[in-house]
Amino acid sequence: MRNNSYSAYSMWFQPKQGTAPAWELFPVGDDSHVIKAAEEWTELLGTLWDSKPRVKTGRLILGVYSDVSRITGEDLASPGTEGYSFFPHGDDFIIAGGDGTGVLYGMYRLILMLCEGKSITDYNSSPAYPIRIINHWDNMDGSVERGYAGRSLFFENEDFDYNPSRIRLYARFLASVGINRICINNVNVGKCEAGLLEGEKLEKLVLMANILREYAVRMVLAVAFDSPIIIGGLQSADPLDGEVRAWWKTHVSEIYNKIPDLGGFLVKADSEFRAGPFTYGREQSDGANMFAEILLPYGGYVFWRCFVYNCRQDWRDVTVDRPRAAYDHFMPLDGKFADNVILQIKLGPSDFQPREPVSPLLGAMKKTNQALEVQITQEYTGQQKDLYYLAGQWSEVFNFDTHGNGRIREIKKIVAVAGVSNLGREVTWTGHVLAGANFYAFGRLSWNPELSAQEVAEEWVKLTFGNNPEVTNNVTHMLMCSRKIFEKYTTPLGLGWMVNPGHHYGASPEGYEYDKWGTYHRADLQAIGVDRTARGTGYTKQYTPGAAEVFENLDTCPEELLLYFHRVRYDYRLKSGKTLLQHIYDTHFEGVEDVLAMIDIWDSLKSLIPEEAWQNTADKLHLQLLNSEEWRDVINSYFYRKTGIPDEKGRKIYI
Ligand code: GCV
Repeated sequence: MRNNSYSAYSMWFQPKQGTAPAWELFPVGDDSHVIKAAEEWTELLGTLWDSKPRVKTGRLILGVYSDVSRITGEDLASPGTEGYSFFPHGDDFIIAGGDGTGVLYGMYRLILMLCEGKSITDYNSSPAYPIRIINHWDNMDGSVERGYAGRSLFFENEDFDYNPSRIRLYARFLASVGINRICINNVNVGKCEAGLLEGEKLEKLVLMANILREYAVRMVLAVAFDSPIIIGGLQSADPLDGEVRAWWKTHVSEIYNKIPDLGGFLVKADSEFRAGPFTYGREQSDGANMFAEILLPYGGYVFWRCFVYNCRQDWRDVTVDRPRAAYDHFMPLDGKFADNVILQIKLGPSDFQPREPVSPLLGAMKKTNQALEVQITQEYTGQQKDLYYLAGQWSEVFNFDTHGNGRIREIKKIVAVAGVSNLGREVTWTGHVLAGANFYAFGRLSWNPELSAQEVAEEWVKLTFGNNPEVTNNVTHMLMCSRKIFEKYTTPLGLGWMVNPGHHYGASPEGYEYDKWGTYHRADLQAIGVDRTARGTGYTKQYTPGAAEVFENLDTCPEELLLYFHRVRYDYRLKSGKTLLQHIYDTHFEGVEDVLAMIDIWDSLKSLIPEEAWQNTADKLHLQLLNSEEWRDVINSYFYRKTGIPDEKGRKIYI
């Protein structure tokens, strides 16, 4: 008997009931990814389904569309690079890819649809973005910056923790949801990681890249801007210095010699104590273009992060407003970046807060390639102790109407989506079993941003817990409500940052208030929030006029973002008729009630979910309850002590 319980390393490839599909496998052509697709089909069928088919029904023909056309005698249209179509053909079933990678993706989609219990008819798909990349913030000592799922999948003790079978399992997850790039090391590149460009470390990188390539995943390397100093012994890292350029050229040539399909470099420069072009009085474009020029002959890209801001601000200075920084630095440079530069822009102007507006820089630059960066790891959104399904936030970004440049998902200059990984070496991969939904959703939405958060949640729940409507409905409901619930008991109305400094878990209303990070709410006895309108810091003016108008105006500003854009009095009446302060009290009491309700739902599913998975989530929900109670009491007391205004309903507030 195969073990049907919750098993390690299977975020969504879970054992299935019933009989395996009965086709006879028939790969055509010699493309390595077609061959891989056939191998994967065989292996997954063998591990996911217990019972073997009794009667053969026909062939499963896998191949690039031109090869498949030869077999069927019909001229198939190309599904495009990485795209695929599958359909029945007489007794046979065909998966035709635009290329070998498309065949691999089509095979995974077919198998996942079968696992979901979907009826299989004609289906075709191609990716919305050519680059769909995971960024690991993994350090070579084995730690993971903002990681909540254990040690690094790749590193330990300043070296590789080289585990080919783990990498294969991981690569399968990536490819099965269409992720085609991965950066395995942290954007904060230390001395040890800077050494990945050379010697023995580079040799081990090559081994990893070789495995990933089998699954059509290309490696990208995060490099330190000042590597020529750190490991090269040069005096400078000035991008216009001939010696510096020569140093990079030699290293790029060596690395491409060994990893010819390297996707390029990811660079965090002039950000949070990292060196960058500003260090040498140069422009961001000078730095990015230096890498671009050197990478160009190899087809490489430079992913240049726009998280450039002053992290040594004086809280007394109200003229500096951190959310303006990315746009102020990069917008004037539009047109100056080489074609193989991709500016990587965080989804919001702050830093992955539970709620923030879409970055005005996204799509604003008409002449520059851009990547949307999202955080799958839950730094500010519950750290994989609290439940927070992120797909709703991402979907909102993709569908944001820029009022001039179209919806974000329609902007052609956005060519990539990058997600900061939430994975680690814990048996569940994500620490919190339900956080697997976030990783899955990243893949699905970066392939097709038109999918809704709800349908992706349902897919994942069915894949993970089987096709029982009671489980599907309840767990999907929990995922879909999780964002609102988290927002209720944490910072109100888009304010953000009321977290404990450093580790960023738990409530601390003034933790960052008198600090240097530019993250202030400036609460006093009457009001709270920063006025970011044209009368205030002028941040709203970075949006296109239509969008700016919506945010500018108290009446039209989406209420969940009210305190992001406006300074508001506690007695201001919200659309509900409640005062701002009463809303804060109410939502904080409700948030805890909502967590209790989730616990009840989860308890009711105990007999329907494999024991270990059920227990994992039950334990996390109880941690979430403690966290929500702490937030409720800290935040309510904070506002009561500031204002002296009691809760209208007389509930317990600690004075
Ligand atoms: C990798 C935030 C996080 C840092 C992270 C940084 C970034 O500030 O707290 O841990 O560093 O963002 O995105 O570069």
